[in-house]
Amino acid sequence: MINRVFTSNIKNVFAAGDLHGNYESFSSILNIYEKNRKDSVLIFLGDYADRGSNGVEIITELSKLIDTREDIIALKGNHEMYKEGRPFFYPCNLIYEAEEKYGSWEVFYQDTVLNFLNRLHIAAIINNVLFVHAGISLRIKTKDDLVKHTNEKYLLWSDPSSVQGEHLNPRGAGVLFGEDITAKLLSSLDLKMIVRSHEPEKAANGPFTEHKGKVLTINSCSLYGKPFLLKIDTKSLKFKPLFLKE
Ligand SMILES: [Mn+2]
Repeated sequence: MINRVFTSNIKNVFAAGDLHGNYESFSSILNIYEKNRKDSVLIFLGDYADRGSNGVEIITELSKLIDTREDIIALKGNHEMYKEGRPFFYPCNLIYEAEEKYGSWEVFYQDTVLNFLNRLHIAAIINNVLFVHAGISLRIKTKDDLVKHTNEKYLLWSDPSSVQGEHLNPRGAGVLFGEDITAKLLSSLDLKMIVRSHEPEKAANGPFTEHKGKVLTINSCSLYGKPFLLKIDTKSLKFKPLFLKE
């Protein structure tokens, strides 16, 4: 299986951050998007299950949407890292949730999760913006580097830091990357901004910018504060949060 990067020239993008089993947010995001979807794309940034109680429903419904709609895409998060049904992250509540609702993790994995995982993109490049679940690293220098399996862990686990350069990430996976690394990669890809999630707590009250406005963190899960859907013009870089109903 090869990692894929979604590309488009559509200007208006709606981006949703970590959901972590929060069905109310998922449903509210779809409602808002359906009302505003003309000439737009909706991108989910990953981490669909675990923590909240409706990962099964979100994955089942989102899987159907990305199978049937060209304007809705889903990126892979670190909570979508499985090999033969075994998770490479913690906690994985989805297994217990599926046992409870389906009677079997193996059946749910084979029937639904596997197809969902195969349909995910590793990143999206739309006009001036790179969309990715977590972050970047020094090892990623070109568009081809984005799809290399050896680089997946950086895209799915890394966090931006106020310290220049690249350092160990206390998560034990991915790296901490400084503004110099952000600037270098954006310039080599001819892009202007990175939109990511992975640290929704940073965006508890709205979009959180760092690295001189070049990295934007978003939150769409009520567990981490006021959830919102980000509306962004990927050409002018103008953005605004559309806060979800409580
Ligand atoms: Mn994450």
